[in-house]
Parts: sequence; C-alpha cells; structure tokens
Amino acid sequence: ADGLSGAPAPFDKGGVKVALISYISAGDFFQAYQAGAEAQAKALDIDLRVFPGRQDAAEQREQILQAINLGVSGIVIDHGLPESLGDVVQQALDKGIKVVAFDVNLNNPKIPQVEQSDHELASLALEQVVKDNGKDFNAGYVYVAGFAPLDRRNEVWDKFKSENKGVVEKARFGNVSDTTATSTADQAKAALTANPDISVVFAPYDEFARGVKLAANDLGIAKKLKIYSADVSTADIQEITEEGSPWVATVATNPAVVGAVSIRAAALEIAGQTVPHQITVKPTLLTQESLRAAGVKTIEELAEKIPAFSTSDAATASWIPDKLF
Ligand code: SR1
Repeated sequence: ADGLSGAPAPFDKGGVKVALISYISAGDFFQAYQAGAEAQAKALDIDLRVFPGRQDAAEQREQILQAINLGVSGIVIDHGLPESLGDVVQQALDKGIKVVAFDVNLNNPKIPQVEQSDHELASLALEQVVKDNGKDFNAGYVYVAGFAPLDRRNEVWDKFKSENKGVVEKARFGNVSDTTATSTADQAKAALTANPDISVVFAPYDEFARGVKLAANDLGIAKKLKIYSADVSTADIQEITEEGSPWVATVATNPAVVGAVSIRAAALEIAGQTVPHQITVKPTLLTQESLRAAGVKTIEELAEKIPAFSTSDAATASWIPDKLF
C-alpha cells in the first residue's frame, strides 16, 4: 500500500481495510455495483474485502462478524433484511467501525443511507407508462416485499393506482433468488395466461423485466405487451433494443457509479469528514426509442453520452479520485 498523497489519515498511508457485504450477488446490477465499488476502492488504495451474497440473512450476519474480526475500518452493507442486521451492525459501530448502507434501511443516524431515489425512479417509469398507454389499462405488477428499493417503488405504484382508477392490477407476482429472471418467467407465464387482457407490466427490477419478457416471448404475446422496468446493463440494452422487444423503457443509474459512491461514503466517514445521512444517485429514463435512436449498445456507450452514467457528485472530496469509468 502506497497511500494517496494529499489525502487525510488513514488514506495517506493506504491499505485501509473495508468490507463490502452484499445480500445478493447474482445478476447484472449486483455484479456491476461490486465492480464499481472495487474500482473506487482501488483508486483510494483501499484493501477491499468482498463478501458474496447468497440471499442468506444468517450468512450475512456471520460475514459482518467476520469483517469485525478482520479489523476493518469500514463496512458497506449492500441490501439485506434490516431485522436480522441491527445487533451485529451495532457491534461494528461500538468498535468504531464506520458503516454505510445501500438499499437496506438500518435506521441509525450514524449510518449514511445510499439509494437511487426510488420514488423518482418509479415516477419516471409510470409517467412513461401513461405517455404510451393512457390511464385505462390492465396491468401486471412484479413485486417482492421486504427489499427497501422495491418497497419504495411500490409506494409510488400504490399511489399511482389510487389516483388512476382506470388502471387495474390484474396480477401480482415476483421472486427474488439466485434465479430471479427464470423463476419470475414461470410466474409471469401463469399470470399472463390467466389474464390475457394485461397490456402493461410494471416490473421495477431488471431481472423481473427479463423474466416477463421471456414469458411473453414463450407465449407469443410480445407484440401486445409493454414492459417497464428499473435498472440497466449491457445485456438489458440488447434485450430492450432488439427487434420486436416488449421491454419498452427502463429507469436506471449506472450501478457501478452507485458502488463507487458507497465506497466514497465509507472513505469519508473513516477520514472523519462530513457525509450526508441520505445519499442519492439519481436515475435516468431510457426508452427503447431513445436507445435505438442513439445507437447505444453498451453501458459504456451510455456513459459516454449521459454524464450521470460515468460519475456522480455524491460523496466526493478533492482528495478522492472519482473519474473511474
Ligand atoms: C431485490 S432489490 C433489486 C433492486 O436493488 C437495486 O436497487 C436495483 O435497482 C434493483 O432493482
């Protein structure tokens, strides 16, 4: 470890140990989030210990205890179930370890919360739904309760339905696992077969949208369905822009930027500098039409065209390198 010249202690010496503890590691979003965290850690000469997530609350608790024993200075907790984390997170804080939470509400004034402005994300997606479909349609909705970003998006969906009585939610389904897309596809097939009058599916997680698209293609109904999602990856761009795709819009950040912001927040905390309690990375609406028109094929090409996809001004400081992608 060489350290960063001009950085405050302990980053001037380098080799600061930070743990990234995820609840979910499978899927494009989480892989890109981790890659962004790793890139930012490298730029800060942080020794990042990555603990993979397997949707296992007991294992995530165990990993937090392991990180404490490793003598880390900071822990970034990426998703998880708040009820199973409170006491172990408190043990970390009691030892002077700085904790940052992404998309898991740890409800502690000492823990900065990173999120993607999920209310705005869902609102932008639903504005596009109305633009394309009006306010009278039958909908399918993909949701799993208990995940902070999905719960926040759900608040917007509930409000949208109560304000638009012509929008009828005919089916609700969803699954979060290490095979989210394929399990959701099985459920979507059953829901779409039972409700052939569904014309819009709100699927605010890209793995959900991928599952619904799979089902629509298998059932041969892609032409009469429109899917709206959250998140973007290179594979998603391909699926959205391909000929005849029912996936017509998504609202997204670059997850790598969110990963980088989470590490920067931890670094600022470790350096004793001010970090806002709520750290937000704002999402952008990406329609099938706009992606096709721009000829964008990868997330890197998106980052060249949309500044918010290459960096964020959240949790920055003059000593922190933030041009990573
Ligand atoms: C199971 S929660 C999945 C969501 O977490 C992140 O906020 C991503 O945007 C994804 O949609």
